[in-house]
Amino acid sequence: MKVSLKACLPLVAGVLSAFSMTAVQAEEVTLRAISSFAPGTAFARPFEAFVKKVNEEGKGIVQINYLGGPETMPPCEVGNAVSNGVVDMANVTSAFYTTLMPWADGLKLATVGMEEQRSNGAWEYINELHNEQMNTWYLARTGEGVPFHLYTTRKIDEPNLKGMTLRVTPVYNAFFRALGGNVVQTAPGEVYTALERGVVQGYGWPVQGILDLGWQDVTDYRVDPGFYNVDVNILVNLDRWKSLTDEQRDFLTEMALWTENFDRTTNIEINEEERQKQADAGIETITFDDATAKEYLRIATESGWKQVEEHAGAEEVKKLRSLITN
Ligand code: 173
Repeated sequence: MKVSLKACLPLVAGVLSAFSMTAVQAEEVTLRAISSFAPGTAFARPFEAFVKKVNEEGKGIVQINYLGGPETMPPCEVGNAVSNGVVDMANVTSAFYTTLMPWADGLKLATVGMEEQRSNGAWEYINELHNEQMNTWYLARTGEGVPFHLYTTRKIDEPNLKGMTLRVTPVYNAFFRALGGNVVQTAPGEVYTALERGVVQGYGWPVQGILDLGWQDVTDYRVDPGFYNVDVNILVNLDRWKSLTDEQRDFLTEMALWTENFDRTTNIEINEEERQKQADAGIETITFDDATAKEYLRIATESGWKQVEEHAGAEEVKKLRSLITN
């Protein structure tokens, strides 16, 4: 059951080579893109809106050939694929590419929104690190304003996970351990079975997407408050990015800004709808009192930064933290 994000399945190269571009490049370029989230589900949707808009407005400039999601490539391979150019573009959360950039899951700790990150130098710095450490261009971040939650099959009265095993990714790893839980790391595709078989008694996931994945059938409680902020990023292979014309790059940047804005302004409403859908599906909410909630969030933030500090230089962490938190 334990599927380490560090030991992913080998790449399905045969499937993907069928999509390879020929060397001849027309004025209009087609970028091959992959998503680490299942098509049509919560964290594929902003990317799909981006693809649709690019393909509608980018005729004669740039088109995107959306190859699919985890059915095409394991989520934890997506970072490698965009880094080495097997695909040109990826919709992927940093938690799935920590093997390439171990500090990257620190992006979830941002309390500053993308609009400000684009104006205060944060985006430039994060982009620079993606360029240097992963050979990618940090085109856009979606998920702003979407918190993560702990979901369980057991009722808990306090933030104490002793005796429980929780499904994690690097997003929740340090936090759930700090609360006394045992953890097992899996890709999203393993969560349903792990719960069904009782291998785990809970998991981390954002407020959005539970019903898309059918997990309401194996989930009894959502613990409030939520913590952190989702980061699902649109990355472009850096060599491919450099091969584009200024017009093509400017167009994609414009589309990226549209996507970030569209995503930010719709998330508040979607979060609310999702909470309602969870309640309608029988998922009960466990809400801590104010003092407990405050301590819960303090532990989340402290353990989260500690995990980032273990993987990045002190100066890098200091700079990142000063740019993405207020
Ligand atoms: O798989 C996960 O729980 C995870 O890390 C994640 C990150 C961003 C959005 C959705 C899930």
